[in-house]
Amino acid sequence: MDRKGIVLGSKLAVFSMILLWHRHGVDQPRNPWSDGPEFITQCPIRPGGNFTYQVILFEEEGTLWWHAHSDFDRATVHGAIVIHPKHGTTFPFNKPDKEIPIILGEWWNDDVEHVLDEAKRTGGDQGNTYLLRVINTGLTNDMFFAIAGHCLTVVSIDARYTKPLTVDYIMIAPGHYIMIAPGQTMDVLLEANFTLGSNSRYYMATRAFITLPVDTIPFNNSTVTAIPTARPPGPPEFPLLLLAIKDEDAAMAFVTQLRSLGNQDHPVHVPTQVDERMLIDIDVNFLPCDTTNATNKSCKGPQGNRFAASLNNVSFESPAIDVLDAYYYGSGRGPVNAFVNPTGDNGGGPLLTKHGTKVKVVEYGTVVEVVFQDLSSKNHPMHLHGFAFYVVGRGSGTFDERRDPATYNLVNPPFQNTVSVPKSSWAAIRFRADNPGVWFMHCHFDRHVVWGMDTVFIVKDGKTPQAQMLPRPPNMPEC
Ligand SMILES: [Cu+2]
Repeated sequence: MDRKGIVLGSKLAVFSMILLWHRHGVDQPRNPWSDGPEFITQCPIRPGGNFTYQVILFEEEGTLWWHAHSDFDRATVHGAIVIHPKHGTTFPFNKPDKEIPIILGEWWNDDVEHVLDEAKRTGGDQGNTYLLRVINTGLTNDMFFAIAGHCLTVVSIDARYTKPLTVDYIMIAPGHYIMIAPGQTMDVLLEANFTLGSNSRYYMATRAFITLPVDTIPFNNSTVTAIPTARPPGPPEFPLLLLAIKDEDAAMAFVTQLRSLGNQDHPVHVPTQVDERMLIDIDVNFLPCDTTNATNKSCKGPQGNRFAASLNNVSFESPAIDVLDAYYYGSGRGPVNAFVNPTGDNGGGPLLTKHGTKVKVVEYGTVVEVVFQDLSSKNHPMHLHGFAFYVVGRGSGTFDERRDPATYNLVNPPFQNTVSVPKSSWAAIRFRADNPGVWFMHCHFDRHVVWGMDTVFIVKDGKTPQAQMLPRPPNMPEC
């Protein structure tokens, strides 16, 4: 096993902020201590404090990113992690002439209004192939991305290689676009070999994909552009197609085309026997406003309620101490005696929900299948810490446990750490719970995180030392 350690100092904690770091998509074998989410695996780093995270890369190659995992801090506190092939190996595609990170972010005016406002300018030459490492750091939206006059070939998602998926420029839909969920990364090959019109300047453009009625949340749906080639002057060409902001069919068409690379160097190991099946309803709903609580007086939801979000009709409530410490100390490494409440109680999407700190405890090595069922009017990028998972199935409408498993792809499904669940659809994921620890699972829209669209997997220690959590570092921040 070839492991590489990176140490990120949390020097930014000297700012008057509470910051946490989380290396998105890094599996962190046996090491929940450096995973990052506040009150899940650690207490927040206080202003002036510091904590050194040990990032353990496992088999990732490609692009990941790190970001703060405290409130909305990750809107601006984030960056790319580029993982090249190991020494002596190479990309499973022709070596690109240049690699260019493209970080799609959001510009916020206040809590709910935002303007998409970032795409990086780069320069390029005709005939070269570029590897664009595209990251969606946004808090609230999936995005479409396209480059005028050019095909895009997706070769990796969440630092796992995919079968090259070329989106043909003469296609209208699906074509000329990729869709990235917040939290997701994609590596995309761009061959600068297409001449359109009389000049060689092309816009790359991105636009949000949002399925809510646009007037529900005031928001500027501008298309953001940058010019990737900087050769002769003249008006650049705009992409022939940039998808409509609510184009659900295009979103579904794109995500269903993704496949794992599945070659000798990068094999696919989809677990075929499932030990534990979970159906998790995803919903956006309300909690009653607690008028006795002074901090809660400004409940601005309908009928004096406040917005909430839930998994299986439970809106996650952050505990006062972090779940990992509660598990580590409260359990004596044996059965958990704090926060023991497996998720369950499928609610069917009532208007009002309940809140609680519910976690799911599984034995080491359990094969878990989760079917996410969207009951809300929005798509949700569901993200699991500690694991990558195979996205084995998808479908519109309501999941049918008798019929739909027959449609699963168990041969070469994509291997991801964030799965976009489009509005009114379901997505099935599988993973083997062979990483002992405490692992957050949540929607990657940050508004939904703070509204409670979260839960926690606790994977118990296995029998051998290699199947047990690493010891608790001595300098963990205190709550
Ligand atoms: Cu969500």
